[in-house]
This record gives sequence, structure tokens and C-alpha cells, in this order.
Amino acid sequence: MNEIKNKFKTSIAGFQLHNYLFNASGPRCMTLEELIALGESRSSVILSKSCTLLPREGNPEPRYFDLPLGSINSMGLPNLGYKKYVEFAPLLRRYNKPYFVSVSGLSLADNITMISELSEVPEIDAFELNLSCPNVIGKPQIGYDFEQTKQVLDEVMKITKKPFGVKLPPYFDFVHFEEMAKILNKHNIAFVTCINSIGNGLFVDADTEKAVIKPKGGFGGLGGEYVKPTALANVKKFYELLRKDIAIIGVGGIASGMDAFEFLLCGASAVQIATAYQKEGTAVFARIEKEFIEFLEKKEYNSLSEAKGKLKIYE
Ligand code: YRO
Repeated sequence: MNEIKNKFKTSIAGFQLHNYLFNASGPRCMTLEELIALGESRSSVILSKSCTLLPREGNPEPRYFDLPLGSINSMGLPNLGYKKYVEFAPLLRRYNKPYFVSVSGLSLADNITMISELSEVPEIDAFELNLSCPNVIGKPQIGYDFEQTKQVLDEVMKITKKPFGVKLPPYFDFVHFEEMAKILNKHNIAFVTCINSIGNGLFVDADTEKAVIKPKGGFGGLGGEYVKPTALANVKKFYELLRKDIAIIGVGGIASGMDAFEFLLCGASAVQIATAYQKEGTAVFARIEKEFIEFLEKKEYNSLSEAKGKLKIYE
């Protein structure tokens, strides 16, 4: 990829990015058409929907609902199966930006199979391993089970030379941040993406007296403005606790240039857009990029590093 000349460029996993924002794995990144639209947009990376070994239809609809301050979803991992994301890789090269594949196997064995094969594909640049997946029935999702996280990372490290990152669920307890950071620091990971949706919220429509989504009795992951303070806290904490060579990618409630700037202050090297991308489509990237650059210029910053991690706190 060409050298990028832009005072607000950034880099993740050794790849220079032409700007600080790209799509989150989630909305509008499942089909080839959607991935091409990301290629044509101002998203600085093309990131796929989390894939599984076999294609999945996902949960019955309604499974996503726009809320006044964000979104709720219980999509159930609809995706075309990992082989399609291999097939798409050469077709996405022409956009001259990195192509990352999100992997979310339903078991450790599935993750190993997918990552070994994806590692052989030259046009796939990195992985984002989604730790919000259940691995063993009856146990919490991997990211909330530190033993399982350790085991998965130990195994994945052995089978890929490509850079990989992990997508984390939100944490709410300082001991959990410390335990997770200790594990991550012992592994050769290139980036950490904070946060996945806040799990198992319930949105009630008082008029209809009904939950707004169908799967799981109405329970689903929250995104958007509801989750921004939690996302900022997770970015800030991991920025403090992780090795400096692990980049932090912020996600959760970014809908303006000012939101993106807040994540920069907390230590993010880049941010991803999920709910706002679902609501606005690919035009969201150019809009937020413009707002972000205008905001930085108004504050007379000349590079992202001048503000990165520089959040002030009371003495
Ligand atoms: O339902 C989803 O596909 C979904 N939604 C999210 O907000 N985050 C996710 O990581 C996923 C996929 C993983 C899982 C929640 C279905 C286990």
C-alpha cells in the first residue's frame, strides 16, 4: 500500500491508515456489495462481519432496532461463512486499504480451522478475533471467562503469522480490566478493539407493551450513545494497562467528530463506527472525518499523537 501523506494519518498492526475511522464488524459488512461500498467510502479499513465456519442466516426478525439514543440487536451472527471472506479478498485489493476479517468461531476448533486457512490468503491483512462468542455452552462468552481467553489466545498465536487483534466486551470492574490486560500483555497481539455492544439490554415500548426485538425474549446488545461512557472507560483503562505496542481501537457511540476526539484523548489509535453507520450508511465516514479534522484544526493540533492519551483528570 502507498505511503500516506496526511497529518492526521494513523497506523494499526503496521498498516498506515489514511484516516482515523473505519467500520465496526457488525452492520453493513457481510456481503460483497457492502464490502465494496466500504472500499469506495472514506472508511480507512474494510472490516468484515464476524464469520463462522458455515454460513448462518442469523436470528428471526425483528433483530435490530434503532433507538432514540442508539440501537439494540440480537442478530445471531448472520454471515456468509469464512470461505466467502477468503473469496472476496482479491476483489477488495483495488481499494488500496487494508482488509481485516473478523472471526467468531462457535468453538476453539472452528477458530483454529478458520484462522489457519485465512492466514494463507495474501490479500487478508489481519484478523479481529471476536471474544464475545460463546465457546462452551453453559459458560460465559469467552471474553468474560479469563481461563478460556488465555487458552484461545495461546492456540491462535501458534497458527498465524498475520497480525491479529481481539474485540473485547465491555468490562465494569477494575479487577477484570487488570486480569484481562495481564493475559493480553503476554500474547503477541497487535490491537485491542473496545467495546462490543453492552450485552443483554431490554428496550420496552410502553405503547405496544412489547419488547422491540424478537430473539432472546427481547434481550440484545446495546450500541450508540447509551454506551459511549462505558466505551471511553474501557479504552482509557486498557490504554493505561496494555503494552505500548498494542494499539487500542475505540468503538461505542461515535456519531460525530467530537466523539471521535474524546476517544483519542482516552488513547485510541483509531475508532470504528457501528450504530451511526447502520443509521446513515457509508456517507457517515466522510462526515465524521470532516468534523474530526475541523475539530483538531480548530484546536491547532498538527498530529493525532499530540492529543492521544492526553485526557486531563482532576489532581
Ligand atoms: O448478534 C450478533 O451477530 C452480534 N451482535 C453484537 O452486537 N455483537 C456481536 O459480537 C455479535 C456476534 C456474536 C454473538 C453475540 C452472536 C455471539
